[in-house]
Amino acid sequence: MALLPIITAPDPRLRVKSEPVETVDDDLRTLMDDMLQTMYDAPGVGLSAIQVGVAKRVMVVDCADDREDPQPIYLVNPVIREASDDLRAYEEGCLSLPEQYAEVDRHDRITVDYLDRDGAPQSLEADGLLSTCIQHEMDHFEGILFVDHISALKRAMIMKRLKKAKKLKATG
Ligand code: GNR
Ligand code: NI
Repeated sequence: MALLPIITAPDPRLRVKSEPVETVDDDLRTLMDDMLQTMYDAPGVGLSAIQVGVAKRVMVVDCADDREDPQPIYLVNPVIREASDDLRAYEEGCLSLPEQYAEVDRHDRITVDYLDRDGAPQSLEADGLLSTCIQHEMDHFEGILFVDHISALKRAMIMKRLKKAKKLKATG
């Protein structure tokens, strides 16, 4: 297993649209295992392949409580089949926008069809943080970041802070 570098904004690679996976093979399983390890190390509750530079519709999530056993879920080519009309606001962060947070409205409950780590078709119902997280990861597939859902003013402030952080990192 390997830790993969996480791309941080602003970076045009985060705006690339991800393509469906054709076959779930050992190479893809290696990528997903590395993504999971990278996510736990960060730490985060979700990670999309584009955040490590791979434009495929693949995500890993684990929204288990700290006190519970890990509950990793690997989702390949996920599709939201059903979404509740009612929305819910959640304070979101993103490993690609380090230390930035904002409230985003998303569907409260969703039903998702996807392929699992073995390439077998699965379906899950999610609410709470898991629902929010899967919708956040699916946005990454479209090159969308959580700041795209907030006001232009808040977004500009966050992007300014991220540019500044990158500059500081580059100059040391
Ligand atoms: O670790 C993460 N936490 C989080 C919190 C609220 C809503 C969404 C997320 S996803 C984020 C990890 C990440 O950037 N995934 O793309
Ligand atoms: Ni994210």
